[in-house]
Amino acid sequence: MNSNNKKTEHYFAKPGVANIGLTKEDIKTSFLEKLFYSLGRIPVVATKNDFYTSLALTVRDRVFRKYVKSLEQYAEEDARGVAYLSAEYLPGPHLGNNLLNLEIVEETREALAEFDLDLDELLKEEVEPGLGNGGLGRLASCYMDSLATLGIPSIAYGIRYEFGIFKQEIQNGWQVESTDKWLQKGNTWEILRPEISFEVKFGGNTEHSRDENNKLHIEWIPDSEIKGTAYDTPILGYQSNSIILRLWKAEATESFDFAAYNLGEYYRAVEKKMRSENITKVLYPNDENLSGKELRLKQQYFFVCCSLQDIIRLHLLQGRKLETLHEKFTIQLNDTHPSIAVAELMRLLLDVHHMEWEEAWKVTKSTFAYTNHTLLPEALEKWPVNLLRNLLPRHLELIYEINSRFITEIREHDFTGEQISRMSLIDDRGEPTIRMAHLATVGSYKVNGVSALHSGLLKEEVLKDFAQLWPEKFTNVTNGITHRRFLAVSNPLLAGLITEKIGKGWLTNLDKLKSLESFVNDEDFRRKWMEVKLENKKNLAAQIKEFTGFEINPEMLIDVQVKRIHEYKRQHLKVLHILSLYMQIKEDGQNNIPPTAFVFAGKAAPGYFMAKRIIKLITAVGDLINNDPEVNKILKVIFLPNFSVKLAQHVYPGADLSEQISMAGKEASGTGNMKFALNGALTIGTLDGANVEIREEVGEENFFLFGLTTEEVAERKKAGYHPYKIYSENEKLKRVLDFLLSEELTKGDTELFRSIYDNLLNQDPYLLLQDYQSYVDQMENVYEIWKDSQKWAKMSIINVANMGKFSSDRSIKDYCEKIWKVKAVKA
Ligand code: Z2T
Repeated sequence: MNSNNKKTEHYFAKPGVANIGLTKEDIKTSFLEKLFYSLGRIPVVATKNDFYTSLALTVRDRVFRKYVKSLEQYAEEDARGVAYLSAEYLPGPHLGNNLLNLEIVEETREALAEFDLDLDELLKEEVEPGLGNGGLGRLASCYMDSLATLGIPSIAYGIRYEFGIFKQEIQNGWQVESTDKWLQKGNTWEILRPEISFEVKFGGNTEHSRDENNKLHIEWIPDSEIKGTAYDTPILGYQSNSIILRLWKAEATESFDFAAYNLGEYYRAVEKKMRSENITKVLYPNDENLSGKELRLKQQYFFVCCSLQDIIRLHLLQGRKLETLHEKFTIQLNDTHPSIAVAELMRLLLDVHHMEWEEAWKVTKSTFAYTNHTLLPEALEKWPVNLLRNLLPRHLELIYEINSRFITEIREHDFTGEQISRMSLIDDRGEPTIRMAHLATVGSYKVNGVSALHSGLLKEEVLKDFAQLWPEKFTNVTNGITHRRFLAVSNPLLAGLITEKIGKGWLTNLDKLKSLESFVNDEDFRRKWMEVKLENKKNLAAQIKEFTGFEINPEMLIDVQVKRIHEYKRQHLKVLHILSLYMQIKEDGQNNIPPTAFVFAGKAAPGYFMAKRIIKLITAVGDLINNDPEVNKILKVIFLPNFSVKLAQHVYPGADLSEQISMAGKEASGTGNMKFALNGALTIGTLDGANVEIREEVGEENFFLFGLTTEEVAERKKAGYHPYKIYSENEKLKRVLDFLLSEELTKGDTELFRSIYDNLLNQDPYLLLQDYQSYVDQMENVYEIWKDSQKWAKMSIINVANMGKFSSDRSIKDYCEKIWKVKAVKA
C-alpha cells in the first residue's frame, strides 16, 4: 500500500474499501459479518457471549477507525505528547462507553432488536479488566477518557496482568479470594503487536573500563533476559479522538529450537520460559501498603524498561535526536510505582545512547513529572539496596551517583546535616533502602498532589525539605472523574432528565450543570428528579437481590460506603453508628430512625488482618440486624461482594447518602466522593481530601460535615490522645463498643472482634472515638432533612449542579497547563 501523502480518509472514500458506518443498517451488517466470518457461528448455535463478541468486534472496528485518524493527526502536527506510566488501570467495561462515545447507543439497540437481541443483556456479558486496586487505577482510566476526548496526543503504558485484582467472595461472613481469570473467554478489545517488543535484563553485574581516550565505559552483564510484548487497547473519547493503552506482557526471549535440545534441556528451557512469564502473572493486591517483594520490583522495572524503549523508538522514528526528548515528550509517573524510570532513562541515555552525564540528566529531569497519591508512611515505597544490587546493579550505581550529585548541590544551600540526611535518596538508618519518592522528586520537573489539602500537606510534611529547595516544582492538580462513564453511561435516566432541561452541552463541558440550579424551585422538576432517583434505587435493589439474596425496600434511605477496606477510611466508625441505632431500637423501643439500608462494598488486601476483620464485623452486624424481625423493618445491612467498576456503575446512581468519613489528613483525594455527588447523593464527610473542595463548590449548607480538621487531629495527637477516656465518659458509646464482645453479635465467639475493640480502646490511631459523637450528631441532622423530601431533593439538585469542577476534563486541562505544556490536537 503506497501511503505517501494519503490520509486514511482517502482509502475509505475508495470503492471496495469498507466504509465503516454508524447507521443502524451498517451496524446490522457488521454484526452479522463478525458473527459469521470472525466467529464462524450461526444464530441458532451462538451463545450470548458470541453475540457480545460480535458486537464488540463491530464497535472495535469503528473505534480503530477513529484511532487511525487521531494517530495521523498527531504525527502530522509533530505535536508534543504525554506518556502516562501507571502500574494500574481500571478501565471498566468498554462496550457501553464506546457506544456512547461513538453516539450509536440507540442505533445499536435498534439493530440488535431486529435480531431479537437486547443490548442491555449483551452489555452484561463483558468481563472488565481489573488491572488495579482502586482509586489510583481508576483515576488513570478517567484520565485516558479525558485525554482522548480533549485530543491530547498521548499514550498510556502499563502491565498486562494475566490475573487482575482477586475476585472476592463472602463465605461465612469472611472475605475469600480467588484468581481473576479475566482473559478466559478472550479479550476482544486488545490487539497483539508482536513486532513491538523489547528486551529487559535482570541481575548480573557491571563492568567498568576505560577506552584509549580514557573515557569510561560501563557495561551491564545481566544474568537473565526477558522480552516484553505490547498489547494495545484503544480508548475512545467522546465524539472525537482515541488513544492507546499499551500493556506489556512478559515472555521468554529464546524461541525454542526443538531439535537442538535433548529432553532434559528442553524441560529446563520450558521451565525458564515459565519463570520469566511469571513477571506479568498477577497484580499485587495491596492498595496503600508496599509489599517489598522482589517480583513487584521486577514488574515495575519490566514495564518501565519496555515503555521507555518504546518512547525512544517513537521519538527516533520521527527523525529526532534524543537531546530533544523532553521537548517532544513528557512522562507522567503515576505514584512511585514507575519511578525506577528516572534511573532507567539515565541508563538508556548514558550506556546505550552514549550521552554525557550533564546532558542526560538535563533531559531526564525535564522529562518526568511525578504525582503523589498518599501520605501514609506504610505506602511510601522503599526498596532495599541489597535487592536493587541483585536485580538492577547498574541502576543502583546510577542512583548512588544521582544522590551524590544531589547532596553536593544541597550542601551549597543552607540545609542542616539533619535535613540533608532526611533528603537523601538513601535511608541508612536501618537496613539501607532507596526512597523512591525522593528519586521521583529529584528526577522530575514537577511534583503534584491530588487535592488542595493533600498537595499542601505534601509540601508541609512528607516532602517539605524539597519544597523549600524547589518551591516552584510543587503544584496541585485536584483529581477528577469522567462524567461520561459515571453519569451518561451509568445513569441514563438522570442524564436524560438533565439533557431534557439544559441540552447536552454538559457532556463536553460539565460546568454547564450549573444551570440546573435555576430549577431547584420548580416543583415539577423536583418530582421528576426524585422519580429518577427512585428508579435507580429500584435498580440497585435488584442488584442487591441478585448478588446477596437480600431484599430492600427501594423507598428506604440508601446509605452507602464503597471503597477499599482500610482503617483510615473508618468503615468501622459507620458500623459503630449502625450498632447505636440497633441498640436504640432494641432498648428504647420505636423511635425516629427512618428506614435505612446501609450498603458496603470493597476489598481488603489479603494480608491485612484488621481490614479482613472489619469485613467480618460488617457481615456479623448484618446477620444480627437482617435476621431480627424487630429491627429489620427499619434497618438493613448489606455487604455487596466483589466491588468493581461494573458494579459501581449501579451503586452510585442508587445512593442517597455518600459516606466519606476518613480521618482528616489521610485520604489524599478520594474520587468515589465525586461520583456519588454527581449522581445526586448527599455527602456526610470529614474535611479530608477532595471533600473540602466538594463542600466549597456545593456550599456548606448542602454538605453534612463532622469531625476534627487535619490541624485539630495533629493537635489532639500531640496533646496526648486517650481513647479510653472517651469510652468511659460516653455511656452510649461505651455500650456500643462493649457490644463488640457480646454473645449476641459474635454468636458466642466473644473474642472475634477483640482485636478491633482493643485497638480502638488503646490506640485508636484514626480517632474513631474522638469523631464518634460528632458523626452521630450529624447523622441525626441527616435524618431530619431526609424526612423533608423536598428539601433533600433541592440539596441533591444543588450538589449535582456544582460538580463541574470534578470532571476529569478539568483535571487534564490543569495537567496540560500547569505541568505538561501540551496542547490539544483535534481530529
Ligand atoms: C490508591 O488507590 C491511592 C493511593 C495510593 O497510594 C495507592 C492506591 Cl492503589 C500509593 C488512592 C488514594 O487513596 C485516594 O485518596 C486517591 O483519590 C486515589 O489514589 C487517586 O488519586
